[in-house]
Amino acid sequence: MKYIILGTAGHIDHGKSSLVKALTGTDPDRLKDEKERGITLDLGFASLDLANGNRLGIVDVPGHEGLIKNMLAGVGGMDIVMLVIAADEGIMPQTREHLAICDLLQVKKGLIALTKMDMVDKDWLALVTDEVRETVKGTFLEKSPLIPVSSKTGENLPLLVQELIKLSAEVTPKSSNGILRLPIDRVFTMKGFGTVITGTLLSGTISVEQEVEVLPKGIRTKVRGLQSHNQASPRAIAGQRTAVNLQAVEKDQLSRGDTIVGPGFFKPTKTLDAKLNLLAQAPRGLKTGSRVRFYNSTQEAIGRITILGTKELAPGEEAFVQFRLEQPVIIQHGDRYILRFYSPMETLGGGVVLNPHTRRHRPATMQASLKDLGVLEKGALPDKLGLLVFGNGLAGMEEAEAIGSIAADKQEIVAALAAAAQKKTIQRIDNLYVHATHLSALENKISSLVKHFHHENPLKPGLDKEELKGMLRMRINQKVLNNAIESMVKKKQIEADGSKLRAPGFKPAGGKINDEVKNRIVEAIKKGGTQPPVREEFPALFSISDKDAKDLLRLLADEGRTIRINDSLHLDKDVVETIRTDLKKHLEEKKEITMAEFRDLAKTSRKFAVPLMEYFDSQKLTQRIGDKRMLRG
Ligand SMILES: Nc1nc2c(ncn2[C@@H]2O[C@H](COP(=O)(O)OP(=O)(O)OP(=O)(O)O)[C@@H](O)[C@H]2O)c(=O)[nH]1
Ligand SMILES: [Mg+2]
Repeated sequence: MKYIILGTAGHIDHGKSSLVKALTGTDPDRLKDEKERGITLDLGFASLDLANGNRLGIVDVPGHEGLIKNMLAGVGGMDIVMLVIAADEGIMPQTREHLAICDLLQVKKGLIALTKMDMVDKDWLALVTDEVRETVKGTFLEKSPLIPVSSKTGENLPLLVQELIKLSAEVTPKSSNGILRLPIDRVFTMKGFGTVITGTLLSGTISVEQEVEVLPKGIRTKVRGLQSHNQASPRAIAGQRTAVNLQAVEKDQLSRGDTIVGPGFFKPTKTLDAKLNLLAQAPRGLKTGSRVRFYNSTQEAIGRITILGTKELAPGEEAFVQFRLEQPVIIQHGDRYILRFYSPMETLGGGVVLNPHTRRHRPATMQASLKDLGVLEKGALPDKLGLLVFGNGLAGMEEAEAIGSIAADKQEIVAALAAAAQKKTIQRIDNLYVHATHLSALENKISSLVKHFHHENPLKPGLDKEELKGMLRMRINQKVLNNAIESMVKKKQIEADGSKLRAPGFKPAGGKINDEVKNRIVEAIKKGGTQPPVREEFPALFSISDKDAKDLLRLLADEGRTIRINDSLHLDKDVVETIRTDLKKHLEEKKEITMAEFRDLAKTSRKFAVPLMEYFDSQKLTQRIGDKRMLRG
């Protein structure tokens, strides 16, 4: 059995709801106001089982020109559109507008019902038929069946159903292999159940007990119960009209426009790139900066448009555009959308979303951006994914995010990622995908930063990884950085010693002159015994800079040739050992030592005695009790 969504479209009062009722027995006008006023205000629903086993979920839309917003909320999931035209009135403004909307959304199939045939004679019917055929030329309905019917007398209804059976057989149903995506069109409370939402399951499946996320609000919850086509069911699949009872969510927390999704795949977005086609019949063109309304499935967002590569677009023209929206939307590459002017609310056009998470395109690189958008529009899936991964830079893209960014089956996306990795366009690092261009730029950058560091700090052993990360000044995933370093080490482009990176073969303070200075310093410290020259004296003693004195002393301590007591004081190894032995002996005999006693024992000055004593504290030989030291227990 295929689950297919059939929707109505057409001008007000042309008989859409009457036809749904005549076909299904269900009056889609469910609101009190609708019944009293005889017009449809909001979406209505019914279902019809066809003789070939396929089940139609029916969405009935309002025809009123002021209610296009509600019509748009219903049209998103339609597989087949039934354009309803009253035979007595013929083509009217919303006949054209609804037709244009369905055409822009690329609804797969359709048919035309010429209703109220009981009200006109044969000649009139023939004229109206001609007019309709003329109007649908060049649209998705050009070759569709056209059936005159009467909901009043029932004439030709069986014929209409026959056509629906044929169309349903031709429709490729929505894919249950995608990720769960269920745009909410209604929210209500049911006694004994709590909050229930309804919507058309656009892709994937949903099951009782399943964890779900409501976006963009970011509510995590669980499915308590499910109904599809008014029957309780443990699971619903793509293409079904679905009612979901959600756990622990209040009715007021949810509204039309929210989307129920599988957790972890979608990130709400406010900036997106798209292809836009302005309708030839659009009442105005668009300029960059215009305020517009963006519609996709049940979502509406207000925002501004930037027309890329040009500043203005006239009716009938097309371009790549960027939307900056004021409200976040849940959207994928490949989603169709409708665009209306902010005020007055006129339908201007629509198109397809190309990059759901984009950034501002700079004029200097506009040609490259336009070329990329061309690939996102018409390229092969691995190339499209390559571009989306590229956009994430060195932060990388997780597989789940890649799956969530494109409206295609999961397996297809996973296979395309593998294909792009095979071609080495992108690289997989743990659970992340990163574009190869960014990785090679990163390696070049690391190389030059390390070289520059050596140049500036010839006495330091190398550039610390943490310091390098800071110098890169970009959003970078730690795994990506580690991977780049590892790969460079493997290729012998750099050497790593602990956390320090250096150019291959680099030795700090190598070279004859430095070695000589180092030896002289070691010598001077040794000769100084317990009262050696301190760092501050080195520049004058050895004709070196302050910084070199610091770096050289660090280096000598690292090499184990001297012992670093503090920034200023460095001692010979043997000297420290002698003091340590004497101190230990003293403490074992006398249990304690004062600072003055220690100064005499170490044969040094008060100035050095304090840091030296603290050094032994830090070495955990001694501990301070009051103003004395004891052995540490
Ligand atoms: N004689 C006749 N009247 C019809 C037929 N179909 C609908 N009507 C009448 O036309 C009026 C409008 O019908 P609806 O079905 O409410 O029209 P609609 O297209 O749903 O209108 P909106 O939803 O408000 O856009 C009602 O009074 C119906 O009784 C038909 O086949 N023959
Ligand atoms: Mg109606």
